Amino acid sequence: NLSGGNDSRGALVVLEGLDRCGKTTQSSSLHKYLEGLGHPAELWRFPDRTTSVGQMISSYLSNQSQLDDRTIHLLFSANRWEKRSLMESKLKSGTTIIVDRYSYSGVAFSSAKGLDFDWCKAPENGLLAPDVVVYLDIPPEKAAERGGYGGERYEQLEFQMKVRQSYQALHDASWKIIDACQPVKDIEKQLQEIVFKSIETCRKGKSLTC
Ligand code: T5A
Ligand code: NA
Repeated sequence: NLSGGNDSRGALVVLEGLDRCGKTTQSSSLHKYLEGLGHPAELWRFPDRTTSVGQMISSYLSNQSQLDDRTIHLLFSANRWEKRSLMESKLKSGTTIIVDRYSYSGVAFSSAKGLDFDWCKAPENGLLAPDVVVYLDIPPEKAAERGGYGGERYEQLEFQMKVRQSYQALHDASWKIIDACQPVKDIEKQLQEIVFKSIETCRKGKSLTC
């Protein structure tokens, strides 16, 4: 039973993966699943294109503006920092937050351009630590076959291959890896199980960390 009502905190659930791996599809069905259980949940995504920082990022991604690699990296990070306090208060009030991309995207994509790994990680220090990171694993060639591919700056096969390598260098044993080439329904089931357990752990008193 994950319905609201006690004073435990919500879980911070992060979905990661290459462009077109299915994060948006899965995060929205996960959100519906949690709502169906009566568990308070919100769906967030980074970049959050609604803020003024987010609009600069969006313009860069759609090739309407040019920015130095380090500048755009710091804007992606700033876009997470500007939501940090809201994130913390929501989690503390018992709401689970499903986040479509987080710090790992920041590090994986920028380091794939050749920027130093530790330099990329530094501005993420102090953001809230996820309770679970789910990586939707897809070969870059398969992702490229999916609808709408190629519209934004990073949606290039060669670049996505480098991003995949960066994710491999970044992940640790705590990450949950799901084969993103499976049918949507199968992925949904596996994701639900992982997130259910994570929410239960938070409700048993696991503390929020940075
Ligand atoms: N970025 C992001 C950084 O460089 N630094 C950062 O700090 C951050 C946060 C924008 C870009 O910014 C970069 C990474 C990105 O390049 P974004 O807006 O999240 O990030 O862009 P995408 O990851 O490309 O998001 P998309 O919405 O385009 O892809 P999704 O969400 O992974 O995939 P989804 O669910 O939209 O599905 C894509 C297609 O595949 C189909 C869907 O119907 C859709 O057509 N599909 C499946 N087909 C077959 N089998 C399945 N299981 C399927 N699941 C979905
Ligand atoms: Na995209």
